[in-house]
Amino acid sequence: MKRVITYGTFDLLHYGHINLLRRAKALGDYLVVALSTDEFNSIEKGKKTYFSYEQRKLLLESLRYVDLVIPESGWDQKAEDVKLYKIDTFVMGDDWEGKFDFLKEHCEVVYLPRTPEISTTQIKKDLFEKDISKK
Ligand code: C2G
Repeated sequence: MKRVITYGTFDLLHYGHINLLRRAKALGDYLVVALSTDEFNSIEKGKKTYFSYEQRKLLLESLRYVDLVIPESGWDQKAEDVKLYKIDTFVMGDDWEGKFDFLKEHCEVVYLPRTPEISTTQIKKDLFEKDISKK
């Protein structure tokens, strides 16, 4: 059983996230998603999410590609997670290219091409502009 892990906020779940999760799962048999907690997002990542951790967790757990969702509460838990969950492959989008190469001593590290033209930030911007143009 090949075990894969990936990390993220996954707010306003969109097809770019799904493309990442689908390809991550295809690299093994079991996919763990470490989901950024609300505190980690606001304090460390400077992100204000639309959906709470519990809502984002519910969405991820409903996906056929996802086998387990765990909390990501800090930048430094990855090596421990890889050991604890017996991870074979760590996967991230290539906007993180090289940033997690230190994990290569514990597992395979794979960076996958991001899906172009979609992001949570872009969705929020588009919705805001549509709303403004209606006024
Ligand atoms: N992603 C993607 N294509 C997009 C948008 C996102 O492939 N159009 C990928 C990102 O590269 C990331 C994952 O989807 O691998 C989750 O994206 P975010 O929720 O934006 O995650 P991020 O804020 O980058 O958090 O410790 C690592 C961090 O928690 C990563």
